[in-house]
Amino acid sequence: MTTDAPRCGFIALIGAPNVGKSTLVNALVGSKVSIVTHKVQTTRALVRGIALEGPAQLVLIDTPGIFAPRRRLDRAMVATAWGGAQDADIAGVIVDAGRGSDAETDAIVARLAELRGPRVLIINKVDLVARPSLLALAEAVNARAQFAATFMISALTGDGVADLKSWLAAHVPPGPWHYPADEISDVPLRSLAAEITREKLYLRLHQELPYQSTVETDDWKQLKDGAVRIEQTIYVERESQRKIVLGKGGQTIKAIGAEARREIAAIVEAPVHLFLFVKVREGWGNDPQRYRGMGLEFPPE
Ligand SMILES: Nc1nc2c(ncn2[C@@H]2O[C@H](COP(=O)(O)OP(=O)(O)OP(=O)(O)O)[C@@H](O)[C@H]2O)c(=O)[nH]1
Ligand SMILES: [Mg+2]
Repeated sequence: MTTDAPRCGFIALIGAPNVGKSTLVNALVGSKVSIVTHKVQTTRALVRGIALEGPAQLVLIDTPGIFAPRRRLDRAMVATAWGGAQDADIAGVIVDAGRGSDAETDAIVARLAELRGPRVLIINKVDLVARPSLLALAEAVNARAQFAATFMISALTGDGVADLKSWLAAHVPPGPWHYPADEISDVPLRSLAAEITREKLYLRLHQELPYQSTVETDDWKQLKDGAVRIEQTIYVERESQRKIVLGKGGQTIKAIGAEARREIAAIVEAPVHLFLFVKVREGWGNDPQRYRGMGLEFPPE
């Protein structure tokens, strides 16, 4: 039981695609609330993960990677990421230690003055590089923007994550908690379930296909025997893509469904019957309704 006054704040994690933002949110929360893949542009909308540290509640905002957007969906994702950072009390800027400060990170660092709260520099994936190059990287990024602190971590191994968490807990503003103590995410279960299926899709499919698909949960029923029956639709842009998602004799979709079902069942702690449908929706990347489904604003242009 702590007698300290409560603290609570929003911390946005921003950075180039694939630097490990979602992995870090999951590590801080201690549970998977945001999907992770080896591919860029995995996260599409804001995901809030909630972590507790002593008297502090940390609301971690996982954002889509920030990069030079081309398609409409890309623009929506990048705008969402900056919007999330602007609303936060603290911004954590994540840099991939292996990649160093590339053009994408430079562009983010150059815009940091627009954010109101303090910024922390988080150099991630330190398990991949030697220490001297880390110090040089930290110095180079610190020379270009003002950071309240610099952390060197591995979101994957957990190295340095506890130090970062204590620092964040000490620096969020005093005030009551925004969420109940047992809440770990603001993502509704049906959205998380759709995200998990999208993760499995990303892991199995290659090149442009993952980026031209999206997943929605259409139906979620609690059955009398305690099991959950879930229907989801995978939308793709073209018939040729639908065939690839199905695979020979339906093998690919079957494998995706089996992996997703297992993970969703572990989260809901009940048997899951997952039914996946694949539909062609030409130009869904320009359909406002699909954006609402993803939790994104539809950009006008
Ligand atoms: N070696 C190593 N790999 C990591 C670390 N953190 C994340 N990764 C890997 O980096 C890849 C990208 O991780 P994500 O968490 O999806 O990255 P992200 O920044 O959320 O990516 P987007 O959502 O696409 O912007 C995955 O393959 C992770 O397993 C780390 O500390 N060390
Ligand atoms: Mg992500």
